[in-house]
Amino acid sequence: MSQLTALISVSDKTGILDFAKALHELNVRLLSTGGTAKLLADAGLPVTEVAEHTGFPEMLDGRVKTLHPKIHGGLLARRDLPEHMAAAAQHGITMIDILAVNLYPFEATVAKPGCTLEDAIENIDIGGPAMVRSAAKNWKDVTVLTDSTQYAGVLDELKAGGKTSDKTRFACSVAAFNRIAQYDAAISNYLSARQDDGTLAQFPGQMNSTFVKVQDLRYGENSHQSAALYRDLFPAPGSLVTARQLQGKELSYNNIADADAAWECVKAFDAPACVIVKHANPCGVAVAENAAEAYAKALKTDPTSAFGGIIAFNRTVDAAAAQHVAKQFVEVLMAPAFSAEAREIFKAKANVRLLEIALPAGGPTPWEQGRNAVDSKRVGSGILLQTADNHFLKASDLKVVTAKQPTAQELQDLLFAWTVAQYVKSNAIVFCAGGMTLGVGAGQMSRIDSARIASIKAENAGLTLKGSAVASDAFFPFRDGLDVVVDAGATSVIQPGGSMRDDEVIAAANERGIAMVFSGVRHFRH
Ligand code: 93A
Repeated sequence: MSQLTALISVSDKTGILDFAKALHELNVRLLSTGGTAKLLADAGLPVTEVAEHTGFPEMLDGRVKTLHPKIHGGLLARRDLPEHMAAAAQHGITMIDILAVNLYPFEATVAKPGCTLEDAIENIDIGGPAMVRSAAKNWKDVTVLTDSTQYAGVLDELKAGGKTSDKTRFACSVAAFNRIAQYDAAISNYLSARQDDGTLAQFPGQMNSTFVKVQDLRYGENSHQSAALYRDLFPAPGSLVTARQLQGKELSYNNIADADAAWECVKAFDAPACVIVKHANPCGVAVAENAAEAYAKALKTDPTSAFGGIIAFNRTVDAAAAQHVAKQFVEVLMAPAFSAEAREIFKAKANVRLLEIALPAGGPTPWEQGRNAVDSKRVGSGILLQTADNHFLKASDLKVVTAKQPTAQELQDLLFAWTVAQYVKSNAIVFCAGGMTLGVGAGQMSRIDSARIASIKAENAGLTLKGSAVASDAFFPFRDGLDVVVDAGATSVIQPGGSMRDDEVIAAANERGIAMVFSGVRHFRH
């Protein structure tokens, strides 16, 4: 068999020396670019520099190294077409059979704090992706390697049969195009979000669409749907996808969706908090002195729904909390940490999925808060984008609209109820008191029905709504919804305000002798 040629041009030199040595031992001729060629030559390998091969020097600070017909002709020529072979021979183009390339580290460069627009631009690789595309297009004849994890498998095939299989070359081609798509998306996202002086542009910029696959899932929302989890190339620290699974069964699609809902909600509290989620809605939320107490309170809201729930804590799960939780059937449990005793307790419950997720360090941007800056939703063949609902209300933002002022305790309960309502599907009505939910009405088409459901649930759980605070995620369009929550026992209400009939609703609140505050913001969640 005629001698094979490999072109090696890598920024990340991991594993490349061993790979090149093994190729050399297999009698493969080595071609390489400046830095890579030097590394191989220093290790005593016979290597031809691309500049020598093309008869054209690397130039413009390396911007032009491999952009030459002798390289692209060698990668693109079809070995099965005599015309191609004749043209190549006529122009002194020799075939390149193996291409190992990894690109200038654009993603890592822009992830560094203080990266300038200039740094980013210099790290846009042109020649590398061009070669990768040429080789990947011509996969029937060329093996293209874009990741060091592929080296060993290809060497095995070369050793065994002197060539790679069609299956491997095709898989390598797909991987190569995926890599290029990801690389271009990273560049496009970075630049789209900026102005020409390198500063960040205001939204709407481009959606951060650089996703990498984390894992395939057994199935999607239902067993006839297939599914996989992807994460942002640079996930926000403290977001669900940065979780470490300590034990338990594989996470399902629904587990992940519910875990995200619980984790996003629990992160919104400073005090020790517990959130129990079922079907993407909180069915019990509480704050307390510690994790165990928070769980005990949260469970009281709706113990029936909490069965098989997804539970999140914003504090370490210690032995006391673990003992409480372990009495129930739990699907997923999340916390910033689990004590050694807690781990021991859950060892006996091998199916429970324990997820350890660091709380975000905090800072002014959503990313630093472990939150998404942008939300997306598929609509037919389109996608809706919006800045995420990252509005967090302060007591000073509230406007009391009734004659009666809320007491300090009511104010605290109102803010708590409002925070929970933000994470409940609309129409959301949330009754609370003493730092716990008493009744949650979620996802109804009519606000009045959500109010009724919330009070029925409180009654079912044996909880009284007398003196409770209630949050409505959007305004009451008429007084009837307000009457329902007051009839149920609420003495204070928080809602955005802004209805055409605010006057009617305020008059009703005054007539019923309750305190009502306007938040000035709405928290629809669909
Ligand atoms: O500046 S480039 O876009 N121009 C090129 O012609 C070119 N050819 C290969 N960058 C180019 N490369 C890249 O150089 C490769 O993708 C690889 O990342 C890097 C390897 O350079 P060296 O071997 O000098 O370390």
